[in-house]
Amino acid sequence: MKLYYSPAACSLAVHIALREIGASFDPVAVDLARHTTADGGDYFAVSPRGYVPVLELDDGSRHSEAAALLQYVADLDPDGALIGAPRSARRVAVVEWLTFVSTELHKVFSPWLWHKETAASTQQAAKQKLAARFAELDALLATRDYLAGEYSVADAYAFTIVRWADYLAVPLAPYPHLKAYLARVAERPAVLEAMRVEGLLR
Ligand SMILES: N[C@@H](CCC(=O)N[C@@H](CS)C(=O)NCC(=O)O)C(=O)O
Repeated sequence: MKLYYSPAACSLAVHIALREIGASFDPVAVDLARHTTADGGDYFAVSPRGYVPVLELDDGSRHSEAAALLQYVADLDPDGALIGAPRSARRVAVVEWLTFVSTELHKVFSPWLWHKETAASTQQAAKQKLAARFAELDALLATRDYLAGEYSVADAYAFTIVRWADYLAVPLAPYPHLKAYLARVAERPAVLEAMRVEGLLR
């Protein structure tokens, strides 16, 4: 497999999941400003939307959408520990949180906050929505260590997206349980290794 990623982008979640299950894969860095791969190739030839993550399987097929890729990777592990068995309550909880992160966090940060040309009023509305979602997560994480009880691919995704708050000056100080959760996830060996490879460790 090949993972097309850009450092600290949403692709970090899939990168973490691949390392969590001990998958064999080649990480391929993408320059998202130029939409080129490290060898200068046109990234739009890989991903017509120009987005990371893209996972290329050993049969040559390419797939996108972080939430879908996270489910796929979690299912590669025979134990399915990062997602739960089909039709189980754990499974629906993990998919529920993946969808929440995708639609309520990821796509509120991006594009509204990453793109500097976004109007100030739109940025403010995005920050207000994130504040409400962070408060909800903070209350939940006061009662449990991970979103779906045990650690799952939803946590790899939430960790990846919520940590953007640091880059975008969205304050996390009002959410101590959410901050402690980020620190907890950050200690995992797979997370540390993915971050090291992406050049994110200071
Ligand atoms: N719907 C896609 C969105 C992926 C996405 O927004 N990727 C961003 C990085 S986090 C990207 O590649 N942006 C490049 C661009 O906008 O040109 C998913 O959930 O995977």
